[in-house]
Amino acid sequence: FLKNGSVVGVTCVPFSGGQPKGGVDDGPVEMMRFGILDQLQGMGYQIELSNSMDKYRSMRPESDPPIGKMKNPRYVSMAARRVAEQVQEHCSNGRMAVTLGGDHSIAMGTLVGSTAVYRDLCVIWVDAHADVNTPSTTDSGNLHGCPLSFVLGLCSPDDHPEDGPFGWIKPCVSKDRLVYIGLRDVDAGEKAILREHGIKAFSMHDVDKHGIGKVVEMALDHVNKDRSLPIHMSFDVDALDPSVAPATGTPVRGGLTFREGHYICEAVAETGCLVALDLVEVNPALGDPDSLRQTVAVGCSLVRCSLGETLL
Ligand code: NNH
Ligand code: MN
Ligand code: MN
Ligand code: MN
Repeated sequence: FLKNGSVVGVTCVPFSGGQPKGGVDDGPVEMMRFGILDQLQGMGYQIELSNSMDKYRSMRPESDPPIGKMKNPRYVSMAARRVAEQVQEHCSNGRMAVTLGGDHSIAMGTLVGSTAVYRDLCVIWVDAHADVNTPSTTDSGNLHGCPLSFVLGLCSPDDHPEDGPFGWIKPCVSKDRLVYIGLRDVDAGEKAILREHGIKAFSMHDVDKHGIGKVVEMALDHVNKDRSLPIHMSFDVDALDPSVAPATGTPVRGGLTFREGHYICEAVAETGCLVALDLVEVNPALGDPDSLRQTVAVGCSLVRCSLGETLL
């Protein structure tokens, strides 16, 4: 899997504007402190680190009133736009783009960036949630629950006007190149969207029914039959069971086990097709020091496995 000396382009996104809980902006710095870069270097990768740590905090506009139900729309848009540039830069230089969040709204940016280079890529979204609310269907107004509706082009023109803050996001992910694993808390409006557009999703029910091996095989068959297309995996740590990853903003019981989460990463690594990886929603401010350490450790471990650590 590992081409010796291959370059990993790491983008740290200390950003929490897509949801209300502070602390998720410290996810990247904690993963760095835990040694993720040394660990990847130890695996034989070269690291190219985007200079981004301080930029995101200072980006918050002075005034950012809601637009409809959307909270912090301008701030989310500016951050995601910067992420898009950094990820695109990594991808266009042939680096594997690894983005450490931050909340999941930043995936609007990672996907715009990766698809600008790999137009035919497929997306594996590992999450307890579907993150496909539109600005109309969202109940919370939190944009971390909405990134996919923007990149899939599912927003109405009223929700997503050309001259609005998200006007720069054009549809870039096709509905049949997206697959979910791990869902168990999907809003009614999101269920309607998944059904209407025939978007493939493997929920925890499917994981119980078929086992993770079969689910990942079916997921890959759906989006990448010949295992020849580039893959962007967006991994929300809340896909894991809260007993495995407690320090996250919206934990939901009944999630992936430690091994199931890692199995997904290993199976994706095994395809040799991974070009972009997001690891998001690690929130070091939530829970005791033990939960924090455990969650940061598992986040780093998922990243390493996605880059082939455990393959023989
Ligand atoms: N569906 C809810 C919303 O849109 C929750 C989203 N929360 C997440 N998504 N953590 O991954 O607000
Ligand atoms: Mn998410
Ligand atoms: Mn989630
Ligand atoms: Mn919900």
